[in-house]
Amino acid sequence: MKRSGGRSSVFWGKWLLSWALGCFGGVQMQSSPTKLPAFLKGYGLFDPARFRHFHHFPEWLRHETLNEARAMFHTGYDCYMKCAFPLDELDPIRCAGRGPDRENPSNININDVLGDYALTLVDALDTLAIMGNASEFQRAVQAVIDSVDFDRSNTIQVFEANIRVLGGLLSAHLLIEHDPPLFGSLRPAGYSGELLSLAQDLANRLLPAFNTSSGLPHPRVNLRHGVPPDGYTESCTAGAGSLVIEFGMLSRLLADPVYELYARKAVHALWRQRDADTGLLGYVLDVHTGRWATKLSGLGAGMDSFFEYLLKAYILFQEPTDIAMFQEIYDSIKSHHRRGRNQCNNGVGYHPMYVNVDMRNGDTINDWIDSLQAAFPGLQVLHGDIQEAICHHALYYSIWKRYGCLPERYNWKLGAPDVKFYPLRPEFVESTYLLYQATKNPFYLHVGREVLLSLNNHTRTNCGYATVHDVLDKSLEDRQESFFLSETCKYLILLFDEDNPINKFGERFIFTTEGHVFPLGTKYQNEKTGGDHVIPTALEMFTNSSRKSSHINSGGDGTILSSCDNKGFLELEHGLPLHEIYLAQVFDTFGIYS
Ligand code: DMJ
Repeated sequence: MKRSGGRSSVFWGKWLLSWALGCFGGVQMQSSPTKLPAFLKGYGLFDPARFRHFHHFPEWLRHETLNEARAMFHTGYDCYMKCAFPLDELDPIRCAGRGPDRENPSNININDVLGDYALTLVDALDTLAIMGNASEFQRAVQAVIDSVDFDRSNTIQVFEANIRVLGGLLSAHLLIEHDPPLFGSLRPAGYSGELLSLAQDLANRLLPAFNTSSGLPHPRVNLRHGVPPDGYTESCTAGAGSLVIEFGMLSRLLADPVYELYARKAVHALWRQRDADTGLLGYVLDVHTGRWATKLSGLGAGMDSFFEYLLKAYILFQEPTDIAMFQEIYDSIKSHHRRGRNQCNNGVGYHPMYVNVDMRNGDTINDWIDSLQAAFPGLQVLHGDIQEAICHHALYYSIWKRYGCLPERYNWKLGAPDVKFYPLRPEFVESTYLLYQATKNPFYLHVGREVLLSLNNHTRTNCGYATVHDVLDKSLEDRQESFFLSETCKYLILLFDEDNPINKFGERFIFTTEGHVFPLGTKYQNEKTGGDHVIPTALEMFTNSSRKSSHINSGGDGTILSSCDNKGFLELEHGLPLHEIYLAQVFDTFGIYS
């Protein structure tokens, strides 16, 4: 180790970085020091060679990683078809299938999601299409048509059935009907809209949930008998308010507004319950009274897709109230959830982090952030707040590197997981993919490769991929959730498949919260704003707003930055997505040195 006047370069490196980032006190912060998480104190050695490998990702490695990602999907899919279909999920350790837990009806961890409807296959259909495997897609669609019947006495969660099953059916139907065909001939012989009919049948069985005076849906319904008389009446915000993409698309395909009207009524009922001072929503509320059961406001589990669907509903349907609501709630989130230095890639202070707060006043309410919040940077990309997305993602990348996956909850005060399982969730790789599409920075290909390697190292079994029970000792649980094939594998494949039609024409598609691809187009848009009106596409939205948005152009203190600050972002295009000093800060916080 080199010495400098008796001090090691490590010492001076740490000192310099700490000084530069303002961690020795006396530095102006956006938030009061009492709100700052201790773990975000930056320190460490700044070594310019440290991140050099991120600057380039060779083409041969991109091809190799794409093949590995496709192989990952095939392992999980083939094993499901061999050992589990027509049951809902694959148990990848005992190589068997799993359906609802009939012995224990209160096992909502299983019964909310599994409904005897070949869940994994329905959820995986559009990934097969996107992979260009038209013949297997056709076979799979036929298998769904032949085997799925919703007339069963299973009590499932409305939200889960909507995003995984209704969304899966609609997406596959839309891809079959897409003109021109993008993935070869997807239409099975004699197909005449059976997937759409199944979707309608399922939606009709979900509608009884909306039979409340508030318009907020019950969280669960029995597919045959409607709302269980003894069922819970509390719902999370995401559960009640994230139905509009699937229900809206169904309404437009069937020319029957009823589904969309119910979904929108629920969104507006939630919207009315936001706090008058902060503009924030809570996490769980009673569907009859609209009263909040907890004052927690967060960006992860229980709330995430509510925000996501405001923005995506606007992109898909061009209804102005959706973007107005999203803009308003996004401003509240930036004002009340965000801690750390004012700008992601400039100035001094702690690495930015979005914490859970009390919806009434924005006070930090607990010490953890969760794994589902890792999707939020992807939403920030779609909104054009790319600098924020970069920093938000870098925080989750550091946690991923530390454990080789994401703990369900990470306690930033203790610097340790609070809830230790990782069920193969997609959120982090989803953001990685969207950031790569926005920046084309090879950094994100390295991130994706790390994700793929650690999934193969830690979660692969003889018959598929298993849930990590404990991120510390990497012990496994016998469950491969359906979103592993519909999202985690899909986003990994798309990340490395530059020439995929979804990437080439990315501005023509949107992903649902379950990763299902829905095409954009004037025929799905609000008549008032659709028709000949030229709409900004998803990609245009974020490129435009990276030029215009007050978010990307404003410091957290409300100061408008000069155009040079955006230029700074563009200059970084071929280096790291954020300055090395900031990446070093967040890595060092988690004890990561490469
Ligand atoms: C998926 O079903 C969806 O991504 C949903 O939005 C959140 N939960 C899982 C993945 O973690």
